[in-house]
Formats: sequence, structure tokens, C-alpha cells
Amino acid sequence: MISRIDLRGDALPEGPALRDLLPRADFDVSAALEKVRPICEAVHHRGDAALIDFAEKFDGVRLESVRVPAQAISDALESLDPAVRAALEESIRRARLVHREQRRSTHTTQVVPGGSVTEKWVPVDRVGLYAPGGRAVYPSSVIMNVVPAQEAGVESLALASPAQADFGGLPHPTILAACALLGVDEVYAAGGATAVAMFAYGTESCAPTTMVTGPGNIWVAAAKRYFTGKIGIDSEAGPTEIAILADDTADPVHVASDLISQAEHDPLAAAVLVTDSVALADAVEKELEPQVAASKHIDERIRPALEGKQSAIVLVDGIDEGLRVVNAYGAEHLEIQTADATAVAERVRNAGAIFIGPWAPVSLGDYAAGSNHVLPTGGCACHSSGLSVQSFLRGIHIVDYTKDALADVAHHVVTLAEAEDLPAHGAAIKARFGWKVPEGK
Ligand code: HSO
Ligand code: ZN
Repeated sequence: MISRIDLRGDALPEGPALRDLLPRADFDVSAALEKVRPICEAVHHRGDAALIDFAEKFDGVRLESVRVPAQAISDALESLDPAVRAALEESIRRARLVHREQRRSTHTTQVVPGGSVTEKWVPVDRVGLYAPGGRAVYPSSVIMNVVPAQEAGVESLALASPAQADFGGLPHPTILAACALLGVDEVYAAGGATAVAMFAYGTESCAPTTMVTGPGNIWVAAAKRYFTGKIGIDSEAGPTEIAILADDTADPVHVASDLISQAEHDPLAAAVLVTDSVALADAVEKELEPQVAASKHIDERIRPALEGKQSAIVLVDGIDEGLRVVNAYGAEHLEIQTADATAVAERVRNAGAIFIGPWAPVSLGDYAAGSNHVLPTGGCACHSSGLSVQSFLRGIHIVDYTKDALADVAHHVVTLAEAEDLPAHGAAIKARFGWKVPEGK
């Protein structure tokens, strides 16, 4: 059911060559880009009318309006199962605890007497959050997007999720209920690339946003790429990934269930076990069969994900080599199930989030650890982080120099301006001192 990659014996190659040996899904956003272009342009030119036509075409329902009435949002909360409500509330509470501490304060550096640089952190004005609604209806992702934006101080938040024919053209009720719990009252029934275009261009009913965040399929990723430069985005989310670095102390039942847990998301989801123990590899493989057979989404997602080229058991010569492999891979989620997992985790450099030991499975992080579950996929963990308060803030430098402080450094500025053949830059300094370069200290 899951293939093996045996990296034992020979020395592991370095950097990209090692990465090339590891499994990964094909997720070609650039090919999808051409397909989303006409959709985005239709929304640009025809606004709400285009959104209504696309909802009919893609979601099979004719909408009266794309904006969800306030009543529908409060009704969804009223009808929410109390146990789901309690779980969402606890998830929100924990996420707020963690994200509140990510806020950044203004900081001033006194560079020289009379010369300072202050860095102030300003939230973006208006954010559009996308919550998928096809294969995935994840109120938990609403929480993971809304909480950091709110804790960052974003004043205007709008959310879009596809119209559901089964719910009279409204987004899924649990998505609406999560919005109600989070105090988000501006919600639109719009899906995929159309929702991203609505936020980027604005329509009659939705004011344009300065940023779009949220998970989604390849069309959402392509639309985000289409608008990069015009608006801010979080990341182009690809299929979910779990990597587990484990030794012979790991419990094969836990390892198998955690691999399956993320395979459950998508036929392209990646489940990768990296281990130095053939006994564990054998036991996990054996354990996968009954656990997969007992799971719900076997044929449409779990089996294709585990059997796909993006998933594998990777055998290595020891945990040091295993660390090299997981660092080269840069998983979205990385579990460490080894003896002294804390010490091993300290040596991980590339991962979206790290889950230590037997009691911190990825499912905990997906819902209720307090950590964020919007994380870099496809190896982007080698250069990017998951969604946080920081994602919604801009650090603005405020430069404040007195005449004397400028005079002291003027000759250096003029010298560098001349070295770059930009004499007008130097002139902007000289103009302040009677067109002469002041003597520096
Ligand atoms: N594991 C997914 C998030 C999620 N899981 C939502 C369950 N619901 C990507 O991090
Ligand atoms: Zn998940």
C-alpha cells in the first residue's frame, strides 16, 4: 500500500540532490493559471453578475445575492450541535492564547544622538479569508485564518466560501456558525478562483481587500498567484503533508494512524515515514491495512494518497541521517517519535510545525493545540512560516534625524550616491547645507 525508499548504505547526497530522492506530489500551479485567468477577468468586468453565474455553473445553485444575510449567520449558530460549538469555542480560546502573544510592539533604535529609527507594526486594512467548501468543509480553518488576523488588529475582515446547493445557496452552515462565534459578519457565497477575484477586484457587494488568505484547491492557489503583486497573499497552499521521524521506540499503531489522518484530506496528500528501524517500518506497514480498511474515506482519498508517489517509508542509517532527510524534505507537519524526541526536534531546521513525542499528534494541532494549522506545503517550509499575526502586519520604519545627526553622516551618503552614479541623491543632502557636504565627525 505504501512504497519504500531505501537510503541505507551509501552516504546521503547533499541539499537539492537529497530532496530529489524524496517523494512529493505534482502540484502544477502554473498550468492552472491559464484556466483561472478568464474567470478572474469575468469577475473584474461583470462583478456580482459573474459571481452569480459561476456559482450556478460550478456549485449548481442560482443565488439571489452573493452577500450572506446576517440572519443566516446567526441562524447557523442557533442550529449548531452544542458539542461542535463547545469544541470550536475551545479551539478559538487556545488559538487566541497563542496568537495574542505574537503581537509585536513598536521599537525605537537610537542609532546616533539625534538620529533614530522606529519600527511600528501596522495591520493590513482589509483582509479576505477563503474557506473551502467542496471536498473540504473546515470550520477549523476559519478559526486558523480569522484568529491571527483579529489578533493582529485587522479592522475589516470578510470571508468567502462556496455556495452549497443543499443549503439554499448559502455557504456550509458550520462555516457560517464558526463566523458567528468569531464575530465575522461579512460573509459571501463565492468559491475558488471567483472568491479570490472578488476580493482582489471588489464587486458591487464586496469592497476590494488588500490581502487574501486561506487554504483551497489548485484553482485557489492559481488565483492567488494571478493576483500576486496586486494584493498580499499568505501562501499557495498545496496538498497536506505529514512526515514522521521515528525510531524503534515509536508505537506502530500511532504512526500508522497519524499517517492515515493526513492522507484523509486529499488523494494528493503526502504521508512519509522516515525511520532507521526496519522492524518499525514492517510493523507500520502491517498496521496500515486494518486501519485503512476501518476508515471512512478509503477509496476516494486515503488509499490513493498512501499509494501515490508522494508517500513512502524512507529507510535511513540512524536518526542523524533521518534528520538530514526531514530537513531536506521540509514537511508541512513533522512528528518526532523517537527516544528523546525533544532533543531531536531541536535539530530540525525545516518544518511548518513540529509535533513532539507520542502525545502531540498532528490532529491535535489541526484543531485544538493552539498552534496554527495553515502551514507551508511542498517544501516551502524551507523558506516560509505558517500563518500568524505577523502575516497580517507590516513593519514600517520611521526615520527621524536632526540637522546635526544628518550633518554627521552626510559625507558617507554623498560618497555612496556618487559610487552608484546617482548624484541627485547626494544633491538632496547638499541642498540642505548650502550645497556643500558638511564635514563629518
Ligand atoms: N491538516 C490540515 C488542516 C485541517 N485538518 C483542517 C483538519 N481540518 C492542513 O494543515
Ligand atoms: Zn488535517
